[in-house]
Amino acid sequence: MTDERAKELQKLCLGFRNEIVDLLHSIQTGHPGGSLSCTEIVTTLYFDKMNVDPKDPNKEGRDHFILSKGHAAPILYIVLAEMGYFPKEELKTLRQINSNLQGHPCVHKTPGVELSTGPLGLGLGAGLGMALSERLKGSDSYTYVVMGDGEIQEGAIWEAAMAASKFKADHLIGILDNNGVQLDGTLEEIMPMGDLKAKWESFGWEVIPCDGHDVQSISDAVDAAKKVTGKPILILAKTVKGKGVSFMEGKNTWHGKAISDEDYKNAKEELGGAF
Ligand SMILES: Cc1ncc(C[n+]2csc(CCOP(=O)(O)OP(=O)(O)O)c2C)c(N)n1
Ligand SMILES: [Mg+2]
Repeated sequence: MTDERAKELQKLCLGFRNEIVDLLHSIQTGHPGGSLSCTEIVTTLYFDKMNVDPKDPNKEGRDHFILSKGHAAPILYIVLAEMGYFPKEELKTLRQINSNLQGHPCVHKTPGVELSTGPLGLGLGAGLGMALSERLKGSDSYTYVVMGDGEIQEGAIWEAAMAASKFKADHLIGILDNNGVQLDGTLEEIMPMGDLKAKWESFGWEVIPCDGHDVQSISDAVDAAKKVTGKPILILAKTVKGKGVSFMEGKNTWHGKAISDEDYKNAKEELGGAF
């Protein structure tokens, strides 16, 4: 990625942070912390890395994206709308009954969503299935699965990790949003995960660390991941939950909480106002 493109995408991410805060304040519900945490990850994948076509969302041979930490739906919807999968106007309907934009991604409702998620722990196994299916078809497509670090306390993640290694799924790229915080506390308080790099490596994965708020670092990590053969890849992205809004940063209390008018005003001042 050129420096110029990286600057453009970082700016886009700032705009998306503003939109997350605007949207969640307007509907008085939703998950700010986890959405702000993976803003650069989702943006870099869609705008710089993935072979997808918003005009033909089911195109054969496309790359696949799974937001396994489905509660971060707001950033996924904002990115999909910006890409042109559906009109940006629709974002206002987030979390309303009968809306195409449910609180968690729904494959039957939202163009561009590849898997319904929300119950944590399911995305990696489904992503492995997609990656293997593409391999059987002779396609070179990649499947990307974004997971939360609290989410990977689910046993199903490690079953999928073992299977991916056994099947040498080198077109499966997991991205761990490693913010150190889950719903009800820090990982250290609730369920320490130890040395994540060593853990994934011991399951047969190649691990590539990166700065999860730096689009260049994420882009380089994906390029490096695509060079790996014979095993699945985990991009270990260091992030901050609630990134960009100081009073939300690193706070589990902002996992899923309505944004008050006062907090909204302060958040917008920090984010640089309207976009
Ligand atoms: C199986 C399951 N258990 C519990 C929940 C409730 N829940 C939603 S998000 C969350 C915490 C997730 O933390 P993490 O994966 O670290 O997400 P992030 O910090 O990126 O927001 C929990 C416990 C759920 N959605 N699914
Ligand atoms: Mg977390």
